[in-house]
Amino acid sequence: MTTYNLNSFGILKKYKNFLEPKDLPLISMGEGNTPLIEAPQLASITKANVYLKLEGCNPTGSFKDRGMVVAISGAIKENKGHIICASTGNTSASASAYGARYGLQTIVIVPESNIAKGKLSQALAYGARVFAIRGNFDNALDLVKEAGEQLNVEIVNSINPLRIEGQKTAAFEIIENLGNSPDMVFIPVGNAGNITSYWKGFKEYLNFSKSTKTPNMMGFQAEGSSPIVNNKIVESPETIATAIKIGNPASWEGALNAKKESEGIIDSVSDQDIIDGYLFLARKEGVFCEPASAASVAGLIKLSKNGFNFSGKDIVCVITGNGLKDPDIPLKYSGIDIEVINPNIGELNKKMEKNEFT
Ligand code: AN7
Repeated sequence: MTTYNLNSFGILKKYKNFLEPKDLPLISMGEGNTPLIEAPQLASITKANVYLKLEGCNPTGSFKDRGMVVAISGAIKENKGHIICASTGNTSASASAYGARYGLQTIVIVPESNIAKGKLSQALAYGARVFAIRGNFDNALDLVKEAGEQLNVEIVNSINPLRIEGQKTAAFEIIENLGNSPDMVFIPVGNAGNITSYWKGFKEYLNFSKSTKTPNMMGFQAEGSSPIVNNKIVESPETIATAIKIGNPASWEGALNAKKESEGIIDSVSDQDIIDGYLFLARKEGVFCEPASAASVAGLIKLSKNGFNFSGKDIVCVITGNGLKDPDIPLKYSGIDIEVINPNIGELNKKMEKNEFT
């Protein structure tokens, strides 16, 4: 038999000894091993060493694939035929992809409005059954919990502990890349599964890596959807960052625990901060992410403006999802008008004379 040198081993194989339970089928479509890149412009405004963890480079374009591959492996092991999730979009895209690949019927429950186009397109392309409910994400998750109790389906939301297991591997990779834990991790918070996972990962890897410390976990919600910051469920959450438009996070306790143990914070950023961070990332660092992902960077910029001293610190901002997920945002917020011209060099030259290109 020919042995090919495929580089799609995924997190289940790589971190086999660090994931519970240990006897899961080692499926993969190449999730994890995402780039950690320098962010020189953010470094220059904060005086810190800033790195971006590009989770949009996962197979379906978001960090969800790390947890999903483990949850799906669990569903295969348990001989489940159906998986179900509530989603603001990325979880449904990821579940649908793995469901398709491993022959599980995927049922997706999304809020009727506000699912970004890219994410919905993915669920449709992968062939999921999509139900749009008259309600928001929190209502969708309540329905999924009921379905989990009454129907023979496996829930693949982050209330499934295997999701949290898988997502902690991003912390392992950061430690491997930097040779130690960073001083701080900035991360967007919606359902708070990811901040819970990262914190678990940083703690667990202390004993198995060169890591000598754990970072402060710096979580950021969107101002109009900030139940954890305000210690109160938000009945009608609002934000341009639809991925984190969540009023009653499933891992609320996990986020509070991460904040407390890591001596971090859970704060919020306005939609304007999010758009500013989003455009800064795209235009200064060349990184195109979705609005929710920019909440991490918006949080860093906000604290820096407020006089927080980051000098000399190693800081990682988690960029959770790819910009192509939500293609309507640049069309609305880029501030650029597309100019229609004739295919004529004279006309092009004339246009160029008028702006900074010349
Ligand atoms: C790009 O897909 O909740 O705090 O249903 O898609 O772990 O919820 C997505 C969440 C951040 C927040 N960035 O992570 C879903 C969903 C992006 C996201 C979050 C989400 P959690």
